[in-house]
Amino acid sequence: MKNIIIFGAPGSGKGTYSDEIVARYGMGHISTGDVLRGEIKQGSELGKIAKGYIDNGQLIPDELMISILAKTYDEMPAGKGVIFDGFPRTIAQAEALKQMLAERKHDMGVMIELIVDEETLMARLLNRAIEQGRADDNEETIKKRFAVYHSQTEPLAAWFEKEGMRHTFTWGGSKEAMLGEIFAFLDAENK
Ligand code: B4P
Repeated sequence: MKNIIIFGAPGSGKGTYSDEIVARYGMGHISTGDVLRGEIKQGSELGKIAKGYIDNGQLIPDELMISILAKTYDEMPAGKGVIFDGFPRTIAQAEALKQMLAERKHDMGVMIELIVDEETLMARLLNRAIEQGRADDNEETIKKRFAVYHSQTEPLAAWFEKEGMRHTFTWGGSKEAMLGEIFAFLDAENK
């Protein structure tokens, strides 16, 4: 299975669709958000640093994030492909990922971009706040996360376009329909 980078705004379904992709293709899964929340739960030094940024809707500094990613990647089972969920989020992270994979003679694979309107995103995240109580899912922090997404992460779409890796999927109101399109694309890619 090729590596997959799943990309989109907060609430676009990165985590949700990653779980479905992992269930179908049996590949490795790295969610940088989950890694950071795990560190916060354990009360580690990294978790203490990360909490300040996450609760404020900001990104964790690139250098720290890149070293966590490399360590997590090297712990994944070899040869199955990995889905990168929530990484990269800046151009510096994308360049670092490209270099890290090249050093290991691994391919970057394909990028899947989830395009969802902001009203739907806000409704999903406020709903998750009720269901899961995540500290960063409140209206004020969500607005900051959208702003950070537009200024630091969205420009990466053009970077992936240049690499010839970008494939977009637009929300039309049905999770199953979008998932069907993603599976059809991945089946064809991995023939
Ligand atoms: P993440 O954990 O990646 O949070 P997220 O952007 O909100 O995406 P997530 O995967 O959780 O949600 P999803 O879209 O699946 O990051 C959290 C924070 O960690 C960041 O703000 C940042 O501070 C830090 N961080 C993480 N990675 C970093 C990096 N690389 N560099 C720097 N900092 C980093 O779904 C959200 C909700 O929508 C869910 O409740 C889901 O059930 C619902 N949903 C999804 N798809 C749906 C659908 N089709 N229909 C209905 N509901 C749907």
